[in-house]
Amino acid sequence: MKSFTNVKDLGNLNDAIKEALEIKQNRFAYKHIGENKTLLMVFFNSSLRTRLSTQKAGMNLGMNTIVLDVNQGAWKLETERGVIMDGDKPEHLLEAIPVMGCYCDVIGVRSFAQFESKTFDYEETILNQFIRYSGKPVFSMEAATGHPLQAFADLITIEEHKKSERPKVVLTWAPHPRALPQAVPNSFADFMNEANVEFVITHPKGYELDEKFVRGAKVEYCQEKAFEGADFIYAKNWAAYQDPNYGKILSKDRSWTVDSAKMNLTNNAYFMHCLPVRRNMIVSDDVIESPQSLVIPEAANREISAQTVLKRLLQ
Ligand code: AN0
Ligand code: CP
Repeated sequence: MKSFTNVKDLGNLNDAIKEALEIKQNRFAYKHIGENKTLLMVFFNSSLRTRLSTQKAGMNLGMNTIVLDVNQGAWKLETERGVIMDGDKPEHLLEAIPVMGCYCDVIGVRSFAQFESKTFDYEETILNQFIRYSGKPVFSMEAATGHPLQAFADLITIEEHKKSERPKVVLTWAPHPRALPQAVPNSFADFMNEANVEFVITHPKGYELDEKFVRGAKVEYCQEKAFEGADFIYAKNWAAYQDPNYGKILSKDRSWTVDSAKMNLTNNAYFMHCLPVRRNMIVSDDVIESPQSLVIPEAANREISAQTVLKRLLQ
């Protein structure tokens, strides 16, 4: 594997899940393959889980890690080519990236959608520049349009908890006070469309995601109807994708918050969220604290998805 940005990079998904579950059973079995190798994690945005779980995954493989928080101590980086650099950014990404590549063997990049230009975001301009100019294997730690390490961890979690061969999995939009990227729902859809699940997406009108990720999955605009018979409820907020509202908040309707009344419509479903989550906006206290809540196992599986990907990038 040369880079990891979407589900296709994993090849056969059942094999990838099997490999991940094996790694989980014995996470130090490959502690020599990363010896004398350096993992560089570059963050343009904040993180708790990705930072800790990916570093831990690298350590399990014997790697050394360097973390760069671009906005805390590094030079401010210009990202667009052709700009006359007479503003507040002393360095261009086009020099910074090959320099970063000199000091490491694998690079993880976190760079959220900026919601200034849909083209800039959806062309994955920043991530693709790392892939093109670093000379090293690159993986997404949530880029503008995807968060594949999260979706892979979520799929592993579903595999571990499913009670039927082909469970019903519902991705539901939920309200949030600030505009959030579509990366998490995009990647979740990307993975669910390849997994052996009945996949349904529910959101208010206007929140339709990019068809590249939805790929004809069922969209049900009535949340209650979508929840009927569900085995897994995956909640997430995202800002609008469709023009002319790209990056805008169209609704903060708290009737979409996941609460126990809605969970009672399901087949005793598990509740999932990638975290960080705003309680009583996305999900009620009682649902996230219930025995059906998988938010902590999902976060724990981030170590496993990252280790599987790092192992493959090293091999
Ligand atoms: C980010 C998002 O929604 O994409 C990161 C989630 C893993 N969330 C926030 O910025 C709150
Ligand atoms: N789920 C996730 O990626 O969390 P962080 O933003 O804290 O890394």
